[in-house]
Amino acid sequence: MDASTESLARQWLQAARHMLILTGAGVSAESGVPTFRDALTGLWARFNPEDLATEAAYRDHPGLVWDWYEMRRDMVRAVAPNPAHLAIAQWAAARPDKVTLVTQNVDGLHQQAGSEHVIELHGNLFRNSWLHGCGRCEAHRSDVTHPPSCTACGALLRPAVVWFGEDLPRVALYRAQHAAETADVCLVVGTSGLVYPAAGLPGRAKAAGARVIVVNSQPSALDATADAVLQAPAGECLPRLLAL
Ligand code: BJW
Repeated sequence: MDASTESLARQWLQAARHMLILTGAGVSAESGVPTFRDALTGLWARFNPEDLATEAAYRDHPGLVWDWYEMRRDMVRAVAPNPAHLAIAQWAAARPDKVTLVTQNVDGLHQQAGSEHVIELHGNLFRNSWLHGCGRCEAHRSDVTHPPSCTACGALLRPAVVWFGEDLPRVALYRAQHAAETADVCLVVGTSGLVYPAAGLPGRAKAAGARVIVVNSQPSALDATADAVLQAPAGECLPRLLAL
């Protein structure tokens, strides 16, 4: 990585009055959480995650998709935040009200690292909701079925994450878009930049005048939008970039 690009990016970050940090699966990679588009191992290597993360897949293969999420929950329970999560949490704690942290991740590792007010665009792996439930599902929950279901209406319990074709949580998306429009620096970490509307946030920030910094171990779809591209693992780069 070019040391002068990193030094320039650091100057922008230090001078920022308001900063948007957008993270994706790459920020958790060094904790041991596979990125969304990495090949999974074992049984799951046969499935494309993009094909499993839809309501249609859940309706067609509820047990399989539920087990995929249970496997991922177990995996995330066994890992810890890495230096990238910690650097972000410490940077934001030292700058109250100047940083908005928006994540596409559902693993909760930013919060575990100490980040507060994290905007979760795609939900959270450790919460469930009812798929088109009757409103009384929790009182009629049966764990005999796999996945759990409502004995009153037959609805299935589902992970409270956002699948393809589903709307993002309205308030979270509004707050993220507002942060993009008011930021003077947008730091993008570990996302392929392929999934919208999250991938549109750096462009929105740039259009409103922000400098965009991309940290990614590989080229990403957002490199063309960036004013600085730091091609490096987040766990190595962020502790330097965000050193207090
Ligand atoms: C490292 C690293 C290290 C590795 N250090 N870096 C506009 C244009 C085109 C399509 C659309 C559009 N608007 C909407 C769409 C449709 C769709 C979409 O975007 N499709 C595209 C695939 C084309 N979007 C939606 O459906 C969204 N809903 C929506 O827009 O509603 C309105 C609507 C309704 C109906 C029709 C149309 C519109 C919902 C999107 C929901 C995304 N959900 C998922 C699953 C969440 C649950 C779960 O986890 O199971 O969210 S998909 C998956 O992708 C997950 C992620 O959050 C998301 C983004 O992935 P991310 O984080 O970028 O990970 P990767 O794996 O792609 O990349 C990792 C990166 O890290 C790589 O670049 C590595 O190099 C890097 N890396 N190690 C630094 N150590």
